[in-house]
Amino acid sequence: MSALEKQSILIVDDEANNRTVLMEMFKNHYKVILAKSGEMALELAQKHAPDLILLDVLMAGMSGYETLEQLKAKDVTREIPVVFITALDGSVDEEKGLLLGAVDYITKPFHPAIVRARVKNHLRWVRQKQLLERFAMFDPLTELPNRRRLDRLLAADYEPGKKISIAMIDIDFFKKINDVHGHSFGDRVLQLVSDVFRETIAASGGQIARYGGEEFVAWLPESSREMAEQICERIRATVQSLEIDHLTGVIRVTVSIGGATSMIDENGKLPSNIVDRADQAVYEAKSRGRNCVVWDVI
Ligand code: GH3
Ligand code: MG
Ligand code: MG
Repeated sequence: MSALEKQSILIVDDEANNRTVLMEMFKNHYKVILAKSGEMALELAQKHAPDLILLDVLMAGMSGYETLEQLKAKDVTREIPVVFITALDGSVDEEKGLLLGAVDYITKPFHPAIVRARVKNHLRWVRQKQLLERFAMFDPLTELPNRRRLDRLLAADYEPGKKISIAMIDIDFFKKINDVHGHSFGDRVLQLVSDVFRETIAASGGQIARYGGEEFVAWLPESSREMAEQICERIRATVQSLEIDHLTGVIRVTVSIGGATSMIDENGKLPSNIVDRADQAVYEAKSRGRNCVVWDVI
């Protein structure tokens, strides 16, 4: 999400009139998605991940309350704030809606200006939360996903039986680079090699995260061991060929890479030791003289 992108609202109401009224109120400022039932809302919420949902309570088929419960039951939709807009104006109904996790409860007939103001406030919070999440998941120096983001990727669910490869990349003699050329030069090296990683991995459909100091973890879904090794070899060779300018002349750096390939298990999980295996392999790469790729030595 870029900071300037239009935010999106999913409007759920089984009456066409109500949908039109609400759409007219918001279409100039937000991207509006319409659903005429709870079932349709669940589908569209999963597909589009809207920033806010305006949800009717009394609907043919699934009620708004049930729809909210279903939204809360799924990882991808759980965090989307839901505002009820309903003709049910009893305090018991309102309490029920709020206890189910709605962020707001607006009764019909409503004042358009007030609904607009409330929606604007909710969406401001959404934007701030998304920005914070972004900061929390990315490393500021290299702008790569960080360890926290990687841990999420490692814990996520995948299609059982598919192959996955993990590679650990470690810059060689990086402490010496810092000691000899200075810490800020070291930072620049981290940025330049990160650019190489990002470009090479993105072209292969994978991801790369900064794991810690000068260690990175590449994530190569659906790649055989041979393919993953080839990608890593390309990374190794490209880093070696970088000519990094420094006051004292051109500096070159190298990386050692260790990888492991596994099958996603029947529960859709990665083997828990896959990162350790990649770590062992990089250790072996170091002991073989560095600037090389070693695959799964266990
Ligand atoms: P090896 O070839 O065995 O990997 O040796 P190495 O010197 O690369 O490894 P070591 O783990 O001894 O040193 C890593 C260094 O990375 C030490 C630390 O100061 C430096 N480092 C970690 N994070 C940063 C950073 O953000 N910026 C800079 N400039 N240096 C960093
Ligand atoms: Mg190192
Ligand atoms: Mg290291």
